[in-house]
Amino acid sequence: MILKIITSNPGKVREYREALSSFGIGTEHVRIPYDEIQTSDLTEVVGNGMRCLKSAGISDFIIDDSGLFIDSLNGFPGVFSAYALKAIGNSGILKLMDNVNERSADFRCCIGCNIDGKDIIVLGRCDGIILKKEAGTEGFGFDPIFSQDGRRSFAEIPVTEKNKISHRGNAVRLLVDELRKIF
Ligand code: ITT
Repeated sequence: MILKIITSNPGKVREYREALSSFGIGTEHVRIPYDEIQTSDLTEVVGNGMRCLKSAGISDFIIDDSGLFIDSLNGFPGVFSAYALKAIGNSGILKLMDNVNERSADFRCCIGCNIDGKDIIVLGRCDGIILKKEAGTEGFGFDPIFSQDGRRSFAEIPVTEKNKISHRGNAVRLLVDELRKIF
């Protein structure tokens, strides 16, 4: 089985390639822009994106909408994660949390998969904290400021280890469970 990974984000591609290959699923990176509607629900963004791609005749693909939800910032940046990263970056997020002791946050990843004419949508989550300063050079996006174990950031662990605990890794495992019911 080969799935097209439709994303503009090479960091996601690396993680899907590693996670899916361990289940014997091949991947091909494809960049096709699709509409990402503004809503507070990651699954709605994914459902709408899947409809757009299917109506353009594209099949056998994965799309992914993800976000970092920080409790003390009322869930910000959440669905505005891509925008926040471009506008203020990790340093801007850390600045917003200067003197904030309550640092819990969670990463969420919604995967939409179309395969053999069927649609599957799954949501993976990873709870953790926002570190006080950036650490590490692995990964992408918010990885230098997020830690699942409270010690090492996601940017300080290799992709194989991140996939074992991350929102995306958890979503991939849910997806594989669903695929096994079909095939
Ligand atoms: P797409 O083309 O797949 O939409 P994107 O980078 O715009 O790529 P999202 O809107 O899903 O993706 O991501 C929101 C932001 O959250 C984006 O800036 C990502 O870099 C960041 N992000 C998503 N998953 C992440 C992860 O596992 N680690 C760190 N940052 C992540």
